[in-house]
Amino acid sequence: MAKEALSELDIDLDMIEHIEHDAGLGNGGLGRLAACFLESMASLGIAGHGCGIRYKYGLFEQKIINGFQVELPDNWLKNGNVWEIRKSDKSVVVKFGGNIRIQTTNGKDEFIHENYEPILGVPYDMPVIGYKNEIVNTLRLWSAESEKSDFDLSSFNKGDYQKAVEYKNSVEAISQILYPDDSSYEGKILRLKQQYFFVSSGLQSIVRRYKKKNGSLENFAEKIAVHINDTHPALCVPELMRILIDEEHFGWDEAWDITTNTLSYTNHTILPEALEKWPIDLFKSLLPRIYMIVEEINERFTKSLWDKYPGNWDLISDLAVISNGNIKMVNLAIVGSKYVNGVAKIHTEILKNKVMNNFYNLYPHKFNNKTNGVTHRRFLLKANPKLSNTISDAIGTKWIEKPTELMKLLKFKDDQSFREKIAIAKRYNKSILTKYIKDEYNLVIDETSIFDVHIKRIHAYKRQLMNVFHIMDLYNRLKENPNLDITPRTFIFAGKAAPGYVLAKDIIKLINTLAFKVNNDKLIKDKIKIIFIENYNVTLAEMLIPAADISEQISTASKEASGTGNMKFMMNGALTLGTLDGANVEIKDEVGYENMFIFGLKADEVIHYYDNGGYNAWHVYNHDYRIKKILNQLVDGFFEHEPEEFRLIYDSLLGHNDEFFVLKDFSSYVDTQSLVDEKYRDKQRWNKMCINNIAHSGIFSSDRTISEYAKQIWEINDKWL
Ligand code: OAK
Repeated sequence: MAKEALSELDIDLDMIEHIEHDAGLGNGGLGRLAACFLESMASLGIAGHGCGIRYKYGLFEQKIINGFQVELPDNWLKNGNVWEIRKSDKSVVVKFGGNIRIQTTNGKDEFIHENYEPILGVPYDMPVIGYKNEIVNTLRLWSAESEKSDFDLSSFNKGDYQKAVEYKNSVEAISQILYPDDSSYEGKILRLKQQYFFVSSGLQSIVRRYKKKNGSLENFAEKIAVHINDTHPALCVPELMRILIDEEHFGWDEAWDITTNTLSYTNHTILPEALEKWPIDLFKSLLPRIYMIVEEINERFTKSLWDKYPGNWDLISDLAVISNGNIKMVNLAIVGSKYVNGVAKIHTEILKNKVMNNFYNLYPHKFNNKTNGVTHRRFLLKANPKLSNTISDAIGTKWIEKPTELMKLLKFKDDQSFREKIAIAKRYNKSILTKYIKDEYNLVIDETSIFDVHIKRIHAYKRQLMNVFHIMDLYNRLKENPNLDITPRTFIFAGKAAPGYVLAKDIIKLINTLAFKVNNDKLIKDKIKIIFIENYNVTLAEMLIPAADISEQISTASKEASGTGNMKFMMNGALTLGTLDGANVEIKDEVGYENMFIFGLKADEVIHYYDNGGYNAWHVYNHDYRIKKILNQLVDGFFEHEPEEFRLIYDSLLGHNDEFFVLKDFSSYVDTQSLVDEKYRDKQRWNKMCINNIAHSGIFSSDRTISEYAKQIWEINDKWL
């Protein structure tokens, strides 16, 4: 309808869509998952709303200059944002700093927060629209503003105008910029301010609305569920306690009962560098009242531990919320939550049996798994209209609302004409990408080659390096024998590196340096091409994923909590080349080994090496001539200029014993890549594998994930029906 109306005005809706900026308000998988969940909640008719920060600058824009990543600010609000509505009347005050005065009246302590700095949280609401169901939920993003207006600032402080402006800037800094580190954490005070700011704003607005609707907080925990999406909002635990005790005058026990029946927590990574802990001193001076509450939570909790495990200091200190001068946010989230979950089967098992084993023994009933999902309405229906139409022509359109209907495609897996239609859709999507690469990078790629796609944040554990080493090996083989019979391949990379993550930035530079060398080498007769597409974001993902033949999901087993790109590729008919890590395991359970390419160490083997040693990277270097050659090429001038440019990469593998087992898994990866090459030659069989993948992908819709959260965690049946 909108399309028709606009066309009467000679305006092309698709063009407008392209002008619109992505809202880059997250770093990677964690944030994108939340966006998929919001879409599914609206489409399933669940009253679920999002809460976050209205960053003025989202995730940086990535430019590649001379092969290097350069970061530019993402000024996404520059031309306004038509989807947001500012709701000044719903603003809240968030208190930082100051001191707490305890006043005892009639034997009851009251906690009076004095001399604090008040920050105004102003909500901007964005609609989250359900699929053809007339349901609109809300993503509420909070912006930090000074309580004083611009006018007040300048007139009140005439003598000190500059100070007034500085003050205003320091307040607004809270919602100025998204920290660009994915899965790694730095204890910056501004980050703690951001966390408390959006937690406090969000909870205040939830409680206020509940009271307005219901007159009191009766049945709050039965009607409201608040989800802690990784530990970034773990301050929900003490903040809800603060609101209930200080503002609503509940006693501790009652407040604790409400809190621990309202909150649940999802863990999204086991990487130790991502686990947040805040130094007591910093925390206490920024959030004095919240610190008092955390201290009391910790005291009561450790007392109960002492009763259960008398004398077991090590265990108690591991479980304690505060230890060694730090507040451990994972511990706070687990203690204050009704349920705790991981995001894929293997991830949850690792949480239960290793990372959170002591908590699991204490609270086995709290732990459960919720395997991630993605919205198939964005990543299949919208991103891949060609394939979607082919699917709907075969099985109707029910799959859009009930994605397990995709199973009906299995009927057609041996149907020659359907296989051909699937192949036509893929070819079409590949031709769009081919044109994009020609237009943007002036690189000609072979549309009929295997499109081998590796797109995600650049991180050592995601092993973009192993992919690069395979290409270097292939190139070395082609140089030795230019007539080597290989299926032509286009290796496509995209992804951002955290600005401070030097190794990841070196990997980007290596990919681009190799691309330059290989793409310009006439001797290899265009059999391989490499392209790094800059500024990976959702818009690009929507073009790249439908065009992929191979989905690279090659993290070191045990390290990728789930992955969600793997699911997006699968539903678009790409075949997974991956380790048994994260949700790759469940993909394997769905389609079987015969419809994907699995290789490498298993999670338990990796963990065994970490725990017991026994891996020696030098050994692989000395015994695999391919590895020796590749690693030497990193530092011997093979890439002509700057022979020392890739020394850090070399050292990470040999000097630091290859933490992510790149060299260890190399051989099995190369063998599996050869299998891919061979299997791709039999087009009929390949297309059948694609159909199998698409048909089995329904379970990876976030509709399934959200239904599970709704029933088993938020207990929505009891609460809403
Ligand atoms: C980022 C920062 C801190 C903690 C976790 C993350 C994160 O992005 N984790 C990712 O979450 C995704 C959604 O659950 C998973 O699919 C990814 O495997 C995981 O790395």
